[in-house]
Amino acid sequence: MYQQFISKILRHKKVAVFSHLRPDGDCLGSQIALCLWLQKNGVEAVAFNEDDIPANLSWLTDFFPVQKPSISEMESFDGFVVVDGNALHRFGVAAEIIADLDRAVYMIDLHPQPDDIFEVAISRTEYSSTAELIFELYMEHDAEQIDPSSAKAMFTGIVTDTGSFQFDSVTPNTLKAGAELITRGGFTPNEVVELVYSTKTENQLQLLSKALSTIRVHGNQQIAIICVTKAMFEETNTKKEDTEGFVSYPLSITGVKACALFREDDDQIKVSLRSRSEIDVNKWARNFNGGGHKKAAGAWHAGPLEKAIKEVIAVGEQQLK
Ligand SMILES: [Mn+2]
Repeated sequence: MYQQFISKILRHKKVAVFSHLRPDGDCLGSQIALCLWLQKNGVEAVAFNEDDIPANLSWLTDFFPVQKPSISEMESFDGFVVVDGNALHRFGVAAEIIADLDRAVYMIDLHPQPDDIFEVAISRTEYSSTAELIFELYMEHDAEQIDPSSAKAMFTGIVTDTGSFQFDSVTPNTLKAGAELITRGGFTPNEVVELVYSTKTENQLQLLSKALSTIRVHGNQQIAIICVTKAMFEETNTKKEDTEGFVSYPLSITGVKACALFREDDDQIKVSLRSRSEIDVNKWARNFNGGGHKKAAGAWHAGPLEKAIKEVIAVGEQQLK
Protein backbone atom coordinates (compact mmCIF):
# COMPACT_ATOMS: atom_id res chain seq x y z
CA MET A 1 0.00 0.00 0.00
CA TYR A 2 3.05 2.27 0.13
CA GLN A 3 4.30 1.97 -3.44
CA GLN A 4 2.26 4.84 -4.79
CA PHE A 5 3.24 7.05 -1.87
CA ILE A 6 6.93 6.14 -2.22
CA SER A 7 7.14 6.72 -5.94
CA LYS A 8 5.37 10.07 -5.74
CA ILE A 9 6.92 11.53 -2.60
CA LEU A 10 10.46 10.73 -3.69
CA ARG A 11 10.02 12.90 -6.77
CA HIS A 12 9.78 16.00 -4.59
CA LYS A 13 12.76 18.20 -3.74
CA LYS A 14 11.70 19.83 -0.49
CA VAL A 15 8.88 18.51 1.67
CA ALA A 16 7.33 19.89 4.86
CA VAL A 17 6.04 17.32 7.34
CA PHE A 18 3.45 18.40 9.88
CA SER A 19 2.50 16.70 13.14
CA HIS A 20 -0.80 17.60 14.80
CA LEU A 21 -1.44 20.37 17.31
CA ARG A 22 -0.86 19.51 20.99
CA PRO A 23 1.69 16.94 19.83
CA ASP A 24 1.96 13.49 21.37
CA GLY A 25 4.54 10.72 21.14
CA ASP A 26 2.95 9.11 18.11
CA CYS A 27 2.71 12.17 15.87
CA LEU A 28 6.21 13.36 16.82
CA GLY A 29 7.82 9.94 16.54
CA SER A 30 6.12 9.41 13.15
CA GLN A 31 7.05 12.86 11.91
CA ILE A 32 10.70 12.54 12.92
CA ALA A 33 11.07 9.03 11.52
CA LEU A 34 9.44 10.13 8.26
CA CYS A 35 11.73 13.17 7.96
CA LEU A 36 14.76 10.94 8.50
CA TRP A 37 13.44 8.59 5.84
CA LEU A 38 12.94 11.41 3.34
CA GLN A 39 16.43 12.69 4.05
CA LYS A 40 17.98 9.25 3.54
CA ASN A 41 16.20 9.05 0.22
CA GLY A 42 17.38 12.36 -1.14
CA VAL A 43 14.44 14.61 -0.29
CA GLU A 44 15.03 17.70 1.82
CA ALA A 45 12.61 17.56 4.77
CA VAL A 46 11.53 20.07 7.38
CA ALA A 47 9.39 19.13 10.41
CA PHE A 48 6.78 21.59 11.67
CA ASN A 49 4.53 21.88 14.69
CA GLU A 50 2.85 25.06 15.87
CA ASP A 51 2.76 24.02 19.51
CA ASP A 52 5.48 23.40 22.06
CA ILE A 53 6.94 19.89 22.30
CA PRO A 54 6.08 18.21 25.64
CA ALA A 55 9.14 18.09 27.91
CA ASN A 56 9.21 14.27 28.09
CA LEU A 57 9.43 14.08 24.28
CA SER A 58 11.89 16.87 23.58
CA TRP A 59 14.78 14.36 23.34
CA LEU A 60 13.24 13.15 20.07
CA THR A 61 14.06 16.50 18.46
CA ASP A 62 17.77 15.71 18.87
CA PHE A 63 17.23 13.22 16.03
CA PHE A 64 15.54 15.76 13.82
CA PRO A 65 14.54 19.34 14.72
CA VAL A 66 10.87 20.30 14.86
CA GLN A 67 10.26 23.97 14.06
CA LYS A 68 7.33 26.35 14.35
CA PRO A 69 6.06 27.12 10.85
CA SER A 70 5.39 30.52 9.34
CA ILE A 71 2.76 30.95 6.65
CA SER A 72 5.15 32.84 4.36
CA GLU A 73 7.69 29.99 4.16
CA MET A 74 5.10 27.44 2.98
CA GLU A 75 5.64 28.64 -0.60
CA SER A 76 9.15 27.22 -0.58
CA PHE A 77 7.98 23.59 -0.39
CA ASP A 78 6.92 21.52 -3.36
CA GLY A 79 5.14 18.90 -1.28
CA PHE A 80 3.57 18.40 2.15
CA VAL A 81 2.86 15.44 4.40
CA VAL A 82 0.57 15.41 7.43
CA VAL A 83 0.93 12.55 9.91
CA ASP A 84 -1.39 11.29 12.64
CA GLY A 85 -4.36 13.42 11.64
CA ASN A 86 -6.56 13.49 8.56
CA ALA A 87 -7.84 17.05 8.22
CA LEU A 88 -5.61 20.11 7.78
CA HIS A 89 -7.17 22.09 10.62
CA ARG A 90 -5.68 19.55 13.03
CA PHE A 91 -2.24 20.87 12.07
CA GLY A 92 -2.70 24.59 12.64
CA VAL A 93 -2.96 27.79 10.63
CA ALA A 94 0.15 27.32 8.46
CA ALA A 95 -1.01 23.82 7.48
CA GLU A 96 -4.48 25.07 6.66
CA ILE A 97 -3.21 27.36 3.90
CA ILE A 98 -1.29 24.62 2.09
CA ALA A 99 -4.51 23.42 0.48
CA ASP A 100 -4.52 26.70 -1.50
CA LEU A 101 -0.96 26.37 -2.76
CA ASP A 102 -1.68 23.86 -5.49
CA ARG A 103 1.03 21.45 -4.33
CA ALA A 104 0.65 17.78 -3.48
CA VAL A 105 -0.41 17.07 0.11
CA TYR A 106 0.03 13.51 1.45
CA MET A 107 -1.39 11.95 4.57
CA ILE A 108 -0.36 9.01 6.77
CA ASP A 109 -2.87 8.41 9.54
CA LEU A 110 -5.16 5.98 11.36
CA HIS A 111 -8.18 8.13 12.25
CA PRO A 112 -11.53 7.40 10.54
CA GLN A 113 -13.13 9.58 7.88
CA PRO A 114 -10.20 11.38 6.28
CA ASP A 115 -10.62 14.49 4.16
CA ASP A 116 -10.45 13.82 0.43
CA ILE A 117 -7.91 16.50 -0.47
CA PHE A 118 -4.84 14.29 -0.44
CA GLU A 119 -2.63 13.27 -3.37
CA VAL A 120 -2.07 9.93 -1.63
CA ALA A 121 -3.71 9.04 1.67
CA ILE A 122 -2.40 6.12 3.68
CA SER A 123 -5.38 5.77 5.96
CA ARG A 124 -5.62 2.61 8.08
CA THR A 125 -7.82 2.55 11.16
CA GLU A 126 -6.80 -0.98 12.15
CA TYR A 127 -3.25 0.02 13.13
CA SER A 128 -2.08 0.67 16.69
CA SER A 129 -0.38 3.91 15.87
CA THR A 130 0.75 6.07 12.99
CA ALA A 131 4.31 5.06 13.86
CA GLU A 132 3.43 1.45 13.03
CA LEU A 133 2.48 2.69 9.54
CA ILE A 134 5.78 4.58 9.20
CA PHE A 135 7.57 1.40 10.28
CA GLU A 136 5.91 -0.49 7.42
CA LEU A 137 6.91 2.26 5.03
CA TYR A 138 10.55 1.70 6.01
CA MET A 139 10.16 -2.07 5.75
CA GLU A 140 8.54 -1.91 2.36
CA HIS A 141 11.10 0.49 0.93
CA ASP A 142 14.40 -0.53 2.52
CA ALA A 143 14.50 -2.02 6.01
CA GLU A 144 18.23 -1.28 6.21
CA GLN A 145 17.38 2.39 6.49
CA ILE A 146 16.04 1.90 10.01
CA ASP A 147 18.77 3.30 12.26
CA PRO A 148 18.85 3.89 16.04
CA SER A 149 17.32 7.37 15.74
CA SER A 150 14.41 6.46 13.51
CA ALA A 151 13.86 3.23 15.46
CA LYS A 152 13.60 5.06 18.78
CA ALA A 153 11.28 7.64 17.26
CA MET A 154 8.94 4.98 15.89
CA PHE A 155 9.14 2.89 19.05
CA THR A 156 8.14 5.97 21.08
CA GLY A 157 5.15 6.46 18.81
CA ILE A 158 3.98 2.89 19.25
CA VAL A 159 4.59 2.81 23.02
CA THR A 160 2.76 6.08 23.71
CA ASP A 161 -0.20 5.34 21.45
CA THR A 162 -0.80 1.86 22.85
CA GLY A 163 -0.46 2.59 26.57
CA SER A 164 2.81 0.64 26.44
CA PHE A 165 1.34 -2.21 24.36
CA GLN A 166 -1.74 -2.53 26.57
CA PHE A 167 -4.58 -1.28 24.34
CA ASP A 168 -6.69 -3.62 22.26
CA SER A 169 -5.38 -1.89 19.14
CA VAL A 170 -2.20 -3.95 19.66
CA THR A 171 -1.90 -6.76 17.11
CA PRO A 172 0.78 -9.36 16.37
CA ASN A 173 2.06 -6.86 13.80
CA THR A 174 2.47 -4.20 16.46
CA LEU A 175 4.60 -6.50 18.58
CA LYS A 176 6.60 -7.59 15.54
CA ALA A 177 7.21 -3.94 14.73
CA GLY A 178 8.37 -3.34 18.31
CA ALA A 179 10.71 -6.33 18.15
CA GLU A 180 12.13 -5.27 14.80
CA LEU A 181 12.68 -1.70 16.02
CA ILE A 182 14.59 -2.64 19.16
CA THR A 183 16.68 -5.12 17.16
CA ARG A 184 17.54 -2.70 14.39
CA GLY A 185 17.82 0.25 16.75
CA GLY A 186 20.02 -1.56 19.27
CA PHE A 187 18.21 -0.33 22.37
CA THR A 188 16.05 -1.82 25.11
CA PRO A 189 12.37 -0.87 25.54
CA ASN A 190 13.24 0.37 28.99
CA GLU A 191 15.57 3.08 27.62
CA VAL A 192 12.72 4.70 25.73
CA VAL A 193 10.06 4.14 28.36
CA GLU A 194 12.22 5.76 31.06
CA LEU A 195 12.71 8.86 28.94
CA VAL A 196 9.02 9.12 28.18
CA TYR A 197 7.43 8.24 31.50
CA SER A 198 9.90 8.69 34.36
CA THR A 199 10.06 12.43 34.06
CA LYS A 200 7.25 13.52 36.39
CA THR A 201 7.61 16.50 38.70
CA GLU A 202 6.41 16.62 42.30
CA ASN A 203 3.83 19.23 41.26
CA GLN A 204 2.43 16.92 38.59
CA LEU A 205 1.92 14.18 41.15
CA GLN A 206 0.22 16.63 43.49
CA LEU A 207 -2.11 17.57 40.66
CA LEU A 208 -2.75 13.87 40.00
CA SER A 209 -3.56 13.33 43.66
CA LYS A 210 -6.19 16.09 43.60
CA ALA A 211 -7.65 14.78 40.35
CA LEU A 212 -7.86 11.19 41.63
CA SER A 213 -10.01 12.36 44.54
CA THR A 214 -12.68 13.49 42.02
CA ILE A 215 -13.16 10.04 40.48
CA ARG A 216 -16.82 9.01 40.50
CA VAL A 217 -18.67 6.20 38.75
CA HIS A 218 -22.01 6.54 36.98
CA GLY A 219 -24.18 4.58 34.60
CA ASN A 220 -24.57 1.48 36.73
CA GLN A 221 -20.85 1.58 37.65
CA GLN A 222 -19.83 1.41 34.01
CA ILE A 223 -18.81 5.00 33.30
CA ALA A 224 -16.18 6.73 35.40
CA ILE A 225 -15.21 10.38 35.45
CA ILE A 226 -12.26 12.37 36.70
CA CYS A 227 -11.95 16.17 36.86
CA VAL A 228 -9.17 18.72 36.82
CA THR A 229 -10.19 22.25 37.75
CA LYS A 230 -8.53 25.63 37.32
CA ALA A 231 -8.15 25.81 41.08
CA MET A 232 -6.13 22.57 41.07
CA PHE A 233 -3.77 23.98 38.45
CA GLU A 234 -3.29 27.13 40.54
CA GLU A 235 -2.78 25.27 43.80
CA THR A 236 -0.14 22.98 42.31
CA ASN A 237 1.44 25.46 39.89
CA THR A 238 0.82 23.16 36.92
CA LYS A 239 -0.54 23.50 33.37
CA LYS A 240 -2.97 21.57 31.23
CA GLU A 241 -0.08 19.58 29.67
CA ASP A 242 0.50 18.13 33.13
CA THR A 243 -2.71 16.07 32.93
CA GLU A 244 -1.20 13.71 30.35
CA GLY A 245 -2.14 10.13 31.23
CA PHE A 246 -4.67 11.01 33.94
CA VAL A 247 -7.54 9.63 31.90
CA SER A 248 -6.28 6.07 32.25
CA TYR A 249 -6.91 5.95 36.02
CA PRO A 250 -10.73 5.95 36.04
CA LEU A 251 -10.67 3.44 33.20
CA SER A 252 -8.76 0.97 35.38
CA ILE A 253 -11.68 0.50 37.82
CA THR A 254 -13.15 -3.01 37.69
CA GLY A 255 -16.27 -3.10 35.53
CA VAL A 256 -15.84 0.39 34.08
CA LYS A 257 -16.39 0.35 30.32
CA ALA A 258 -15.58 3.94 29.46
CA CYS A 259 -14.45 7.10 31.15
CA ALA A 260 -14.31 10.85 30.75
CA LEU A 261 -11.74 13.33 31.93
CA PHE A 262 -13.05 16.89 32.33
CA ARG A 263 -10.45 19.62 32.30
CA GLU A 264 -11.30 23.26 32.97
CA ASP A 265 -9.42 25.29 30.36
CA ASP A 266 -9.52 29.07 30.06
CA ASP A 267 -12.86 29.43 28.35
CA GLN A 268 -14.21 25.91 27.93
CA ILE A 269 -14.14 22.37 29.26
CA LYS A 270 -11.92 19.88 27.48
CA VAL A 271 -13.36 16.37 27.61
CA SER A 272 -11.17 13.32 26.97
CA LEU A 273 -13.07 10.08 26.44
CA ARG A 274 -11.66 6.56 26.62
CA SER A 275 -13.30 3.17 26.17
CA ARG A 276 -12.28 -0.40 26.81
CA SER A 277 -15.55 -1.90 25.64
CA GLU A 278 -18.07 -1.69 22.81
CA ILE A 279 -18.85 1.91 23.78
CA ASP A 280 -17.72 4.01 20.81
CA VAL A 281 -16.24 7.21 22.22
CA ASN A 282 -15.78 8.68 18.74
CA LYS A 283 -19.60 8.71 18.41
CA TRP A 284 -19.90 10.00 21.96
CA ALA A 285 -17.48 12.86 21.28
CA ARG A 286 -19.29 13.88 18.11
CA ASN A 287 -22.18 15.04 20.30
CA PHE A 288 -19.81 17.64 21.73
CA ASN A 289 -17.91 19.06 18.73
CA GLY A 290 -15.23 16.41 18.94
CA GLY A 291 -14.12 13.07 17.62
CA GLY A 292 -11.26 10.61 17.50
CA HIS A 293 -11.31 6.84 17.40
CA LYS A 294 -13.62 4.26 18.93
CA LYS A 295 -11.39 3.85 21.98
CA ALA A 296 -10.07 7.37 22.43
CA ALA A 297 -11.63 10.69 21.54
CA GLY A 298 -11.73 14.31 22.60
CA ALA A 299 -14.54 16.85 22.82
CA TRP A 300 -15.34 20.33 24.12
CA HIS A 301 -18.12 21.77 26.21
CA ALA A 302 -18.83 25.45 26.85
CA GLY A 303 -19.20 24.76 30.58
CA PRO A 304 -19.57 25.32 33.41
CA LEU A 305 -18.01 22.11 34.70
CA GLU A 306 -21.08 20.72 36.49
CA LYS A 307 -23.21 21.20 33.38
CA ALA A 308 -20.57 19.55 31.18
CA ILE A 309 -20.38 16.53 33.47
CA LYS A 310 -24.14 16.12 33.53
CA GLU A 311 -24.59 16.39 29.77
CA VAL A 312 -21.61 14.27 28.80
CA ILE A 313 -22.57 11.48 31.21
CA ALA A 314 -26.15 11.54 29.87
CA VAL A 315 -24.91 10.83 26.35
CA GLY A 316 -22.54 8.13 27.62
CA GLU A 317 -25.36 6.42 29.49
CA GLN A 318 -27.40 6.36 26.29
CA GLN A 319 -24.58 4.36 24.67
CA LEU A 320 -24.79 1.72 27.37
CA LYS A 321 -28.28 0.82 26.20
MN1 LIG B 1 -1.72 11.56 18.05
